[in-house]
Amino acid sequence: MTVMTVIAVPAVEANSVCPETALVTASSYYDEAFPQNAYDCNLPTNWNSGTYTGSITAQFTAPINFDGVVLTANALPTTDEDYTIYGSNDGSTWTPIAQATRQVQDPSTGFNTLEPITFPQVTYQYLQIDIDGGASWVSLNEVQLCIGGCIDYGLDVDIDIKPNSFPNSINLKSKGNVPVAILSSPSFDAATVDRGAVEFAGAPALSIGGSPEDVNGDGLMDLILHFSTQSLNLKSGDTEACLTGKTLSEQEFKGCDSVLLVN
Ligand SMILES: [Ca+2]
Ligand SMILES: [Ca+2]
Ligand SMILES: [Ca+2]
Repeated sequence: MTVMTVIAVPAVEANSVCPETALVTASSYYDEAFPQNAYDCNLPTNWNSGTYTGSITAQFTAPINFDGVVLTANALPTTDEDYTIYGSNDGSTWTPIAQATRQVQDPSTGFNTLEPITFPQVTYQYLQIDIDGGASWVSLNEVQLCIGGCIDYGLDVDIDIKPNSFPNSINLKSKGNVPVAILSSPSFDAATVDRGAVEFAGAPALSIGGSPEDVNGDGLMDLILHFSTQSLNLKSGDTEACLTGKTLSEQEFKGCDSVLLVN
């Protein structure tokens, strides 16, 4: 028996879901990178076509109304890939839905969830994605659908849960607080964060702390916010927690870090 660690797709898009599939097929696949790996709601598993172009087709258990597709992909080397998406209700007559090009990063950058491909709402039971992988073999970790709008958190920022401590152990029964540092970078100034708009694992920031501090010694001032442990929407088995927010100029951002939940 294989025990798999499931890393659910983070809620990069507030309304994205993993669709339930009856059958997933592909033009080809490499080794054990099976087509259904792109529809198992588990980031580490992927479909790889073993070729520079590929096509993956999913039959959902029922027709779905959706208005966007969110892909998590990887490429070696980093390359621009072209996606063409088709829908069908009988698995033989296909209607083009959307076309997009996205830059896909190499796996050293972690899981690479692409900017959503959005379109007016459609209803289909079958989804086909044709991919031209450019300089790389086609590899998809996960396909998600947006239902009721893709909400893009735009900018990725670095956060450090429990600054300068690792692993980031959290005891959900604790009545204390969890500090989370939002790290500045040359392109992001943590001082511009709208503290009232920040949520960490679904919890708002407490009104304590928040003075600027250089947590990682890179010379840029960071922001440490605190969150009530008991307000966190985390459950046993979660290995990652994310912080979302916006700046005072309304730029949305998001960052994730690992957690180790302990009793
Ligand atoms: Ca997967
Ligand atoms: Ca840490
Ligand atoms: Ca810093």
